[in-house]
Amino acid sequence: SPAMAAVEPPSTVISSLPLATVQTEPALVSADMRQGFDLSGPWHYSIDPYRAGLAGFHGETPDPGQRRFIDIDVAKAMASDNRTLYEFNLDHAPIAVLPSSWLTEAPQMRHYQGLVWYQRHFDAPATRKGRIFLRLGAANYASYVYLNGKPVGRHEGGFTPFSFEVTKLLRDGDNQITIGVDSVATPTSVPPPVTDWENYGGITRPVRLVETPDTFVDDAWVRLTRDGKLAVDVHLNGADAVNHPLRLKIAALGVDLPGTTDAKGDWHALRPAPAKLVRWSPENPRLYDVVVDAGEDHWKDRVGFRTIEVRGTDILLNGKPIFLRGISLHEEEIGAEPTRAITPASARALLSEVKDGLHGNYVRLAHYPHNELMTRTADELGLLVWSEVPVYWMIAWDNPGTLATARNMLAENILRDRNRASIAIWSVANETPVSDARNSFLRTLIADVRKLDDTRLVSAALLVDHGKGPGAPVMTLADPLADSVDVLALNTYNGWYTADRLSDLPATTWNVPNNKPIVFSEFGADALAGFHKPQKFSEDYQADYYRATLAMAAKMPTLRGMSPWILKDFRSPRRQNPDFQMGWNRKGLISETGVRKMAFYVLSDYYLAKAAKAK
Ligand code: GCB
Repeated sequence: SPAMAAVEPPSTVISSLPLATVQTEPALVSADMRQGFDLSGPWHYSIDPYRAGLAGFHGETPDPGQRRFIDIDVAKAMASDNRTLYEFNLDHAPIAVLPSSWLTEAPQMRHYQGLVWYQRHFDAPATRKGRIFLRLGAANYASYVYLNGKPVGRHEGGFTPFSFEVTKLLRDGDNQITIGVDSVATPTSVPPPVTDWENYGGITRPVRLVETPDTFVDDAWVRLTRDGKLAVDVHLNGADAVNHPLRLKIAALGVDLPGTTDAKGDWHALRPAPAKLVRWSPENPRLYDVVVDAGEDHWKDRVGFRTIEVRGTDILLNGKPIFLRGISLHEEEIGAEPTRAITPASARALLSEVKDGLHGNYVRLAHYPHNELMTRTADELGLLVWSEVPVYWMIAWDNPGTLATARNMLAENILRDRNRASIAIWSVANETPVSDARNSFLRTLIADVRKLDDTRLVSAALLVDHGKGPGAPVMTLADPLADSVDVLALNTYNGWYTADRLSDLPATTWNVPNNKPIVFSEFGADALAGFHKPQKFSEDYQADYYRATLAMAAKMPTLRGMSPWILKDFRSPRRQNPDFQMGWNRKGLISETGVRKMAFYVLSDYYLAKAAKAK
């Protein structure tokens, strides 16, 4: 069942903290556009490496005096009886400013992986009415949430939002919120322990109290269908959700559609799109203000309308073939101490490097759902997006809890971002080894995508077998998943991880299906910014590698785009080469401090020429 987590904490804690999933909690779609109360800012924090706050020394429910937060009953007992033992007081612990990963909080936290408790106080909003939800944009990896010492719930997965209703738990005046976040990946988590990126533990996205009326629009999905219709699905949550009147309004298009929800609180509409609708595209990223009025609730979002589909070996945007001029990126800011605390300005800075610097029209947001600011900014700047879940390398394919976790995070990601015109491709995995268990795991995810969103493309970044011919390499895709995806996405590193001569790359033979569009989801080579020599790890070699790979790409008749690896150098604990890497994957076209390498200009010139040809 989906209410199962891959990482199971001690059973006593499970029974008091319900697991938040898309089945159990409201989706609060477009919550970032709603009224609320931001709990970002200073929080106290305390490490708990032995997880004593989750279980006592024999695995039992921890004694109230051992909890990591002041349980209000303990506080009362202490006030009246000085024999009460209370070992911890988070209110006296050091301070972290959230959202951010704890890795950059203090030098001694740099390599801490484990459980950390966060706590702060806040005054309840004075004029409370309706309902209040606590929403976390993301906390990596497992979260345990308490309000005023009372259990609220838990969540698994480090990159998707989750919410709990706290209307009844809130007190007038002072409130105390406590959140334990455990960053440790296990063989059954998603992603598993071994990845090629830093595991940024902590609360890395905003924590907010979101206010809604008693009955509110929990989900609204507004889009253009491939046959040019305006389609709307609305779901109301609350006591009056059934047979409830509502109105969809898009003022700039003169749309004002009345409706009434059905017995499930749902409303669906399908209409010819207004003639004056201007379609969203990278060249003209037109967004419209959309409102759903339902009683006291006024749901709003800014939505672009476009179609994306595959016809034969072409990818069509608004009916016209497009070449995806992309780059991959991790969710990190420019700077020597990235901490995954994306702001509107840093999202814009990162994506502007793609749009203006590289002349791109596409980004692969690797390898997990990025901050919602990233997809909103992609909508505004005009960049198509590949959105991915961290089903990466060696997942516990046979574990039903792992599958449930992956399905839930995929659903959380799609529900969060279905209204983003920028999203073109949902990806379900990266570089996973073929086996029966893996194939059926990924086919389940692909079926989920198609059920949740039939307006976009599905893919997964696949590995290609490398064979050495007499000269040039022979690349063979032997992955049965090729049949199930819309776009064949291939990762290739010939000339970097292999001893191929760069001059041989253009003559590479590709044994790949020729009935679908292909994109290079990755190719790349490490370079230390400022290092110039005719050898690997130099800017010169990286630039030559790009020239050779682009020459190879030019000979592939069904190649429809690429997202080379990667925009910026990023932290990876795997990468400890002392001369060049020092804890960083150096495949960036830009160093972590913002220095553009030679290869940046190779790709940027290539995309500029491609863009000119597309006109
Ligand atoms: C890959 C992975 C990516 C790595 C990259 C590399 O194929 O998908 O996560 O960072 O290669 O640098 O080796």
